[in-house]
Amino acid sequence: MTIEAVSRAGLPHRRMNPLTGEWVLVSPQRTLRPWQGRRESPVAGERPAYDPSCNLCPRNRRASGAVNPDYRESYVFTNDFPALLPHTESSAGDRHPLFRSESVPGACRVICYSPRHDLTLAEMEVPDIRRVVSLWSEQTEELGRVYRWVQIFENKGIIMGCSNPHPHGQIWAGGFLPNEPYKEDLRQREYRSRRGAPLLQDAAGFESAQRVRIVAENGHWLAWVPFWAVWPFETLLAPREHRPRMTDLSDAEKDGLASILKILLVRYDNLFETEFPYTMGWHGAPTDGGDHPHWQVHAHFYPPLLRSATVRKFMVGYEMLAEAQRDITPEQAAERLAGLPDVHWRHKPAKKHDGKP
Ligand code: H2U
Ligand code: ZN
Repeated sequence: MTIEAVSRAGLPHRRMNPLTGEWVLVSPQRTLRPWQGRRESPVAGERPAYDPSCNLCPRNRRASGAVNPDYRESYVFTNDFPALLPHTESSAGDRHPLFRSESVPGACRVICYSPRHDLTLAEMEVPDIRRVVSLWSEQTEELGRVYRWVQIFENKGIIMGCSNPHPHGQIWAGGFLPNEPYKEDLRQREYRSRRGAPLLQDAAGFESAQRVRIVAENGHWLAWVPFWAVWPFETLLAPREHRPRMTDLSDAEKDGLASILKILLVRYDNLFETEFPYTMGWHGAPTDGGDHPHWQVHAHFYPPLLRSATVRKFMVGYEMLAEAQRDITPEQAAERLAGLPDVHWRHKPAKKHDGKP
């Protein structure tokens, strides 16, 4: 039996993530199990376009006492509570293999995507999303001149620990390669030296040909549920051409990125008619001066929701102690996402009444 047939028959199997070398257990036969556990609250209530008590709205005072300018597009500022600091004392180095540590310099910034308190990226207009794309690229360039790894990310939704509904993301840059990109660097390097092409460009090529896990696509970009996805509706977003870093994208590719982000995020919101929570972030070649042709820039979207706006997946038990596990197959997840409308549920035309109560 092929693995596709095993999967279609709803039988348990494992798949490997070639970017990290980690396996995931897929158990499609479990999708019907009952759920009597915790339920998240569905969509947050409607928000005002401006909230006088929000730390991130234009003209408002932040927690540090600093006042935001009257910004009209997107706005970046240095995090008032940064996890990394530009200047640290250098440490004495390794003393014993059991107690290794190192001091690290870095910088943390916050990006307010829009002055509007009530919008998310999914509901912003494409030209405004395009400005966020430019900002991501400019920040990568600027911080990449100083730091080895620039991590752009967004925690969206209370369920992901996001502290404020105002649409925003973060950037943490540091003089070290963190765990996840470290694994991806190793694996992509290995793949390219064996097979001669960048791992993720090959992956996108296969997805484009097989057409069973694609969620959205345009001339420049492909968004798909990876074969090895762990989170129920996890996606990968990558350019079709070989581009190691965000800063290697052409203007046309950046335009294409803004429009595919709009489609992907609207579909996410439409899945459970909610403001779909996730952690998302960008990975690209380390900014250490090297070329790194094995790298392909890409975004990971890790949404926690499983079967409704209120039921989330927990990574506990077997996942914490053995390995990640999922129920719905990546192919089923992709099919559901790809079939959703491109118009945001908040803007869909009101249903016509047929006269009956
Ligand atoms: P979340 O993306 O997890 O919501 O975090 C928002 C960041 O914004 C958080 O790192 C920063 C917090 O330190 N922040 C400020 O720098 N100033 C503020 O006034 C509010 C939040
Ligand atoms: Zn606000």
